[in-house]
Amino acid sequence: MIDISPITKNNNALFLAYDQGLEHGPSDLNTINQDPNFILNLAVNGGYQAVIFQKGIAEKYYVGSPFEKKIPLIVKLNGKTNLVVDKEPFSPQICSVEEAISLGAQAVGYTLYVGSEYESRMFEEFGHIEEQAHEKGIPVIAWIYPRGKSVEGKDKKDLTIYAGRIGLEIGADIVKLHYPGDLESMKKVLASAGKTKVVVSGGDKVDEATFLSQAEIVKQSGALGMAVGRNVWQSENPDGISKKLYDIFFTQ
Ligand code: FBP
Repeated sequence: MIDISPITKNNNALFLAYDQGLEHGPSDLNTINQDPNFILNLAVNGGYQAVIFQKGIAEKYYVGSPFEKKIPLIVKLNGKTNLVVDKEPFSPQICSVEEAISLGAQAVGYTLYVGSEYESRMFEEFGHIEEQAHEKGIPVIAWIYPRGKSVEGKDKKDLTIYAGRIGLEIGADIVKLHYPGDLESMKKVLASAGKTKVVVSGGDKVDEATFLSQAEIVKQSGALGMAVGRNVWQSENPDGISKKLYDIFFTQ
């Protein structure tokens, strides 16, 4: 099994995700959080185990900076914008494993939209990525988001449980999923994912209490942790909410 300890702490992990500028566009960002250096400082001060960037931000803000020694980097290898309104999403690979490693990545990430009519292309790309990353001894994180008309109307909890199993079967070391809604479903997701570790995404910004109670349940379920973006860096108090999140996962 691939060693995930460089991006975990005491069998838990909090990753600060920051690829939304590509995925959603500038409307997700404000005058403060649009600066990647703000995110890097937040990640270091908040005790996160890694930051998640696309290659351009990694190359311009992380490489050669003091942050290289302060916080591990996860490079997202594929991506897409929300400009194309397509019910059948495809997220192409835009960075190689080799390039990610040259930027200092300690792990790589890839999104698969299972259920999309392009699912097979994403499986194929992921297969190569997994092989190359494991050859170099670095973990692969699969964002597995069921999307497309074939999954429309299907039960979200069941789909998330299925997504966990897909992560295990395709060789992901960590699978990143949407929150399935409650503790019981979280436990089923973990059972389904087996030895593949589970992190939960933060999702759209919600009020702080709702977000933190979701985090409590994720922790209680025994999941590895969370890979969160907007609920932290869109908060009015990003340092404050980071501290609360850290306390849930590391000091309780
Ligand atoms: P958030 O915590 O902000 O939801 O980030 C998690 C994430 O997976 C990001 O890595 C990615 O940019 C975004 O969600 C994708 O969101 P969407 O569900 O709109 O595709």
